Amino acid sequence: MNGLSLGREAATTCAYCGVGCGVRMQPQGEGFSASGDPRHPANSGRLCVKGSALGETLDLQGRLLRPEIHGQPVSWPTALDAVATQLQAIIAEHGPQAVAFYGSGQLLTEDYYVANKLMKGFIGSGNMDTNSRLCMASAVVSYKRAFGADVVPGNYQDLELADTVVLVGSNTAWAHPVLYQRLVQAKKSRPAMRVVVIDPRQTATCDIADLHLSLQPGSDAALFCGALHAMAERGRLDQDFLLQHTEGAESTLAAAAHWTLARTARFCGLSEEQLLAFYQLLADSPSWVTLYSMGINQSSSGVDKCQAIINLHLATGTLGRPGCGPFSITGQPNAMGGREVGGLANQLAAHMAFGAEEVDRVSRFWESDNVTTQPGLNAVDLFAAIAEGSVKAVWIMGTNPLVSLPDADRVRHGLSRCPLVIVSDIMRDTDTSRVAHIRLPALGWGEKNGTVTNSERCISRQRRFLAPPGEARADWWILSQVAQRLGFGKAFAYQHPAEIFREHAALSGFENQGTRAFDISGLATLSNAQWDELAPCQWPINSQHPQGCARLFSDGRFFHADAKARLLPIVPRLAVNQPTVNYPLVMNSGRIRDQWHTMTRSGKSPRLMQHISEPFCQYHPADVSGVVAGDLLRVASSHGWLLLRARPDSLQPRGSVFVPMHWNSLFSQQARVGALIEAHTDPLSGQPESKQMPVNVRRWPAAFQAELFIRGVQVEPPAVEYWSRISQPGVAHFVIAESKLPADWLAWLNKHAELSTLTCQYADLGAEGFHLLAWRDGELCLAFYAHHQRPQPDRQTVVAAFAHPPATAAGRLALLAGKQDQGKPASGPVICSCFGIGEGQIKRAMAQGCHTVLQLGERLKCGTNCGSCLPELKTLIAARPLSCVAGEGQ
Ligand SMILES: Nc1nc2c(c(=O)[nH]1)N[C@H]1C(S)=C(S)[C@@H](COP(=O)(O)OP(=O)(O)OC[C@H]3O[C@@H](n4cnc5c(=O)[nH]c(N)nc54)[C@H](O)[C@@H]3O)O[C@H]1N2
Ligand SMILES: Nc1nc2c(c(=O)[nH]1)N[C@H]1C(S)=C(S)[C@@H](COP(=O)(O)OP(=O)(O)OC[C@H]3O[C@@H](n4cnc5c(=O)[nH]c(N)nc54)[C@H](O)[C@@H]3O)O[C@H]1N2
Ligand code: SF4
Ligand SMILES: [Mo]
Repeated sequence: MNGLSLGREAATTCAYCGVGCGVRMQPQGEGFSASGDPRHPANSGRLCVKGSALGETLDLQGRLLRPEIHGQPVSWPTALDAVATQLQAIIAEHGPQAVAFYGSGQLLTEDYYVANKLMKGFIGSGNMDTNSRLCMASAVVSYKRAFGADVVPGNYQDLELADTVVLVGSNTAWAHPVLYQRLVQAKKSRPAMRVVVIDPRQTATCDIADLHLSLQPGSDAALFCGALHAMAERGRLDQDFLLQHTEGAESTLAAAAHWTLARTARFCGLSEEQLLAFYQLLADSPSWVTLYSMGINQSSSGVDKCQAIINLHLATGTLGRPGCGPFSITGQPNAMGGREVGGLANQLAAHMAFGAEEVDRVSRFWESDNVTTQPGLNAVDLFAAIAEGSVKAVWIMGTNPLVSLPDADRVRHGLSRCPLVIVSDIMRDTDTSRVAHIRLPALGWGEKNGTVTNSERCISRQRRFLAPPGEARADWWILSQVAQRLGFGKAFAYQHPAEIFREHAALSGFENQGTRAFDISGLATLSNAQWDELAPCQWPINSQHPQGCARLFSDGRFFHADAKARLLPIVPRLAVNQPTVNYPLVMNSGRIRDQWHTMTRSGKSPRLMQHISEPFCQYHPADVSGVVAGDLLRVASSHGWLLLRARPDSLQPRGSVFVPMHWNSLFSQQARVGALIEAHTDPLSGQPESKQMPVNVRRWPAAFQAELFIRGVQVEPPAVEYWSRISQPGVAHFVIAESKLPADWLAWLNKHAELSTLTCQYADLGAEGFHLLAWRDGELCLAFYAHHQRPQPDRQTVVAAFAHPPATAAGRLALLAGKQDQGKPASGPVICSCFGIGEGQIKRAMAQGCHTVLQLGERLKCGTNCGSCLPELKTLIAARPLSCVAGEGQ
């Protein structure tokens, strides 16, 4: 670690997912080690593998440490002046609608508040949107439509208390691992509890499922309409609740009545028996929670899908009491904080929109006569407006849209012609920063100070334990400095993030009187020291709930003017793009266990890269002919194509493939899945349909494949047709492939790496391939293994040889062969990332008599820390084909 430690322990909140676990960072040696905070209500001491690897990603490798204009380092005053004068010039000539901010659920609440206030309150444009548009915009709109407010009614405990937990479009085991572990524990201590997983794929989450419904992609709304009709038929509706506390029941039930058992089964591609099992389970459950995420939200009809779920809870009165409710789980650490400040372009601030009264109220509070009266452009429309030229300046903070937006090549093309692109990031080189005119170095996790809100409305502190590196500055500071230069000094004179938090809390309570759900006025008078010490607390926090509030709507009162919730009739719709003759397979995209988004942080950790180290396409073997594991695939849609590792899996549903969302231009040649996805959005939420895109899949004819290891980490990838980078300690490691065999291996290698000053030792295997080791003064500088099929050098051995070269000639020969010395068996791809236990070791332990997960844990320790690998261990034990599981084919 090169980050400058402040030398003390810190209680903070995890940088990653919306579970929002409390983390204790303890100084250890030169760095820090992470452990779960036993006092934090989200995790009570647990951590998942990403959380426990937080200490490994604090180094400054690749960080942006000085402001830059056109790639040249400049001072802060120069950079800030440039941002302000260039924004001002564009506003003067084209008006405030020609500029935009694009933020992120990974900004702290204080940063987010300042960005939103500057754009919507002072520049006077609604063009402040966020990556949450790609994530839970549909959930937000549906909560507002149904409840009159963007409120997650329940909390994590409800998952533990429920008779039944229905997980829809959510791979909780991999994406919200600690919450999943809580569920596993709850089910263990209360075996009568039932878990249903609704996902076309059989994911690791299915490990605890009593029922898995592998429905037709995109058909969820019909399933929930069918369930509503079934509950009506079974007399399971809560008529009193419907009558007293809701509107719209009649028309909603009439619409649902079309969804008979037979029709629903056909539409969803499920059997009637499966549906009956699901309906009966719900009918028999006095309480249930439906937890949903991207399989529901990322859809051109996501708002209606969320509403279909909410309708069912309202109609059955399973809401506002323990163990009940529709629970949209947030993805990013501060997605909820973004919703609170109004980070989406259709929100103004603090749960207020653009009604005349709301604009007036916010104007008075901010003391500005320039507050925008209109919503701005949402993410997809914003980048379309940039491409078409009407938006001429964009400031992107804490997100990497060139990777994460749909139609990502068009976004790149548009941004590369935009007159002013400003990027605030912690990393110097990202797909997005490559097209930036001005780069601003932000403080990262551990260096910055503020608050985040998790999925259950719990506000926690992120505390700093590292000194600011280089000239990096907090996002709120950067924004405030620009605001001052734009002439708004008085409103942005912040000296400390606690001042911003107090203002945000005060605005939430300003003329609220119970009309707005988000009210943290109880925190508006915290001193700086109290803010610093703030213990996790759930909003609302006000005079009515001074200690916070675990569960809303217990009184059946909602936030519409008549205090009633709304049921709405739903007409289920499938994805806009359906398979065609040319593009016969539906591509689904999402997360893997050990990577975070576009990998700027998690991609640094060799440990996290060992689970799955290359971008892949998972498919059913019967859907793609002439391909074997280890081949490369060309996956194409009408919008673009990718080169990915083939991952056949007989559990992948026929007719569909799965591609991870993480890989980008820094980690692979051609793997940005966003480039394949057409930007169809939900008409109400603007959220794009990232889960269903028709593609075709073909074998990519590699003449050879190779693994290339080069000493050093800042090594550019070779200019070859396929490469993918695997993070290793001190070594640049590339998996590569070309469609033409070189006539002369040495000449070919010389073109891609400087060999002339090195001592080379090689093995020409003729038609089989070519191996080479290059040495300088006894130090290994390069290792290369090429085969006509995928080579399989023992990666751990090769990487270790860069630090400790083999001492004997036999050892060097073994290394040249890509094998361990003395024939030690390879450990294989890592399954347990916490203890680095490979598939090979696990299989050997099984052969030696370990037949249960417990025995494996006792022998190897695997699965005994965060538990994220337990589903895979069980899969290995059951000797089923590995579903959605690692396995690099090594
Ligand atoms: N390891 C890891 N964890 C993360 C993140 C990460 O990058 N890495 N990111 C965080 C963020 S921001 C988010 S938003 C969350 C997302 O968390 P999740 O929503 O759990 O993650 P995804 O993998 O995107 O998608 C979930 C599931 O939706 C399924 N699905 C696809 N189409 C359909 C459909 O039509 N119907 C149904 N019912 N299911 C479908 C997919 O097969 C997939 O298994 O994860 C958070 N946690
Ligand atoms: N195909 C497909 N596309 C998807 C999805 C999918 O499932 N499928 N999921 C969507 C979802 S749910 C999400 S949330 C998005 C996520 O997509 P992005 O938001 O684009 O992904 P990240 O990699 O998290 O980008 C965060 C950036 O902020 C930088 N950063 C980190 N900390 C800080 C900080 O403190 N300050 C600043 N200024 N910068 C910082 C990081 O280095 C990184 O460049 O992707 C969406 N795109
Ligand atoms: S579950 Fe989420 S918040 Fe908790 S440690 Fe893992 S990544 Fe961090
Ligand atoms: Mo997300």
